[in-house]
Amino acid sequence: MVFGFFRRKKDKDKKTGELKAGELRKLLKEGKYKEVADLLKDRYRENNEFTQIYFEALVNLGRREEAKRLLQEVGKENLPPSAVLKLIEEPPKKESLFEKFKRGLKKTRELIGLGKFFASHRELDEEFFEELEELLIKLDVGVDTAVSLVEEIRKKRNQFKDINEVKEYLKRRFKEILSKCRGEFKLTKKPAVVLFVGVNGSGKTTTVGKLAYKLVREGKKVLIVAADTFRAAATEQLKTWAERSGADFVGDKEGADPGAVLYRGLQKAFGENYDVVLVDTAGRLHTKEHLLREMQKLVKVVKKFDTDQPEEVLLVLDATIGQNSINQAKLFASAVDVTGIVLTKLDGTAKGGAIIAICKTLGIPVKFVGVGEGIEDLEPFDVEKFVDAMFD
Ligand SMILES: Nc1nc2c(ncn2[C@@H]2O[C@H](COP(=O)(O)OP(=O)(O)O)[C@@H](O)[C@H]2O)c(=O)[nH]1
Ligand SMILES: [Mg+2]
Repeated sequence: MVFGFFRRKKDKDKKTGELKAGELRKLLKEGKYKEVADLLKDRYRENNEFTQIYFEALVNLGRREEAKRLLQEVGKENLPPSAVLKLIEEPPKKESLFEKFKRGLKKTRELIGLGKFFASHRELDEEFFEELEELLIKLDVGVDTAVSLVEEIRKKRNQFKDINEVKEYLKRRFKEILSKCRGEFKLTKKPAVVLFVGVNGSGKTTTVGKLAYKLVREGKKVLIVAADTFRAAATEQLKTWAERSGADFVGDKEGADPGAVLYRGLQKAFGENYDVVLVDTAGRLHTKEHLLREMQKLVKVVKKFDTDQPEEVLLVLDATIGQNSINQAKLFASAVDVTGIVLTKLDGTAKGGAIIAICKTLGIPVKFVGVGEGIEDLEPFDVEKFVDAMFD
């Protein structure tokens, strides 16, 4: 009997344990693809629904090869058409790094517009020099730098054939200044421990998520540790990023000792063959001194596992506050060895030039820039492309 068959099958599904298709679908909806894939890893063949859900999770995680094998095995008529389409369509055309910087610098370019400025001037007259100086100050490159750059150009005015040569000269000078802050994010240790520090709201948690996504896509085994236990929401937010990026996660409840959470995370990372550990930290504690002491404690915990680590201590700075971030940087650098800067929210500011001031004053390599809230909106800092995009 047909009915009998279905009923028996249903009973059997119930017996397969606590896994319910409805709940798995809910997780899918919440974007928790990694969790779903892990849950179904050994069980996706148990029934058609599990197979479909597993397939959807794989596609969304970008695990294309596994998804393709499954597609071949069960046939596309047995899988959700939208996910099949998503898999077989070519991945969307990637934005080039230059395009991405251009988008990130949209506000800087539109509101201040070095490109526009040079296009709208013809004469190297006094008005030109004054306006250029004003523009550079608005761009937040720093008053001293603005004044001295304009002075340089003024002195050389007879050497320039036209405005375009001035533009090229300024571009070259920007690149020279920024070359001091060229720095590659290169992980040599395994696991490599990366600590993220910076004040609240600078973009630490978001950056951890974006970087995890990048590294997972490079095939790395990534662990995220929530050492910001100051607010419960912080751990939850980070956990969601771990899910989205496909990284594993270690965290604890609000108020837990951050050092203890980190210790637990590092035990897992060093014991289970991870490539990278990304550690999110608190941006605000009861006092400034308390915060800095806490950062030093975290570094000590890392050294218990490897005296040569952390491999990177990345200071996350919010570009929208422009040069004001310099004092924050000095504060953190006074307590821990900052190895690199991540400049976030470049897309939300007209002060894109602050990177010049930050670099000139601090001389710390800029490793990444954040150009949006999306998971792919983090890019390695490329001096050439960055300056070109600024003047475009
Ligand atoms: N537009 C934009 N927003 C960002 C960027 N990075 C972070 N944010 C936003 O900044 C806010 C604070 O980020 P969060 O990661 O929670 O900062 P944290 O307190 O340092 O962990 C969030 O609303 C993020 O979405 C970026 O590159 N561009
Ligand atoms: Mg945070």
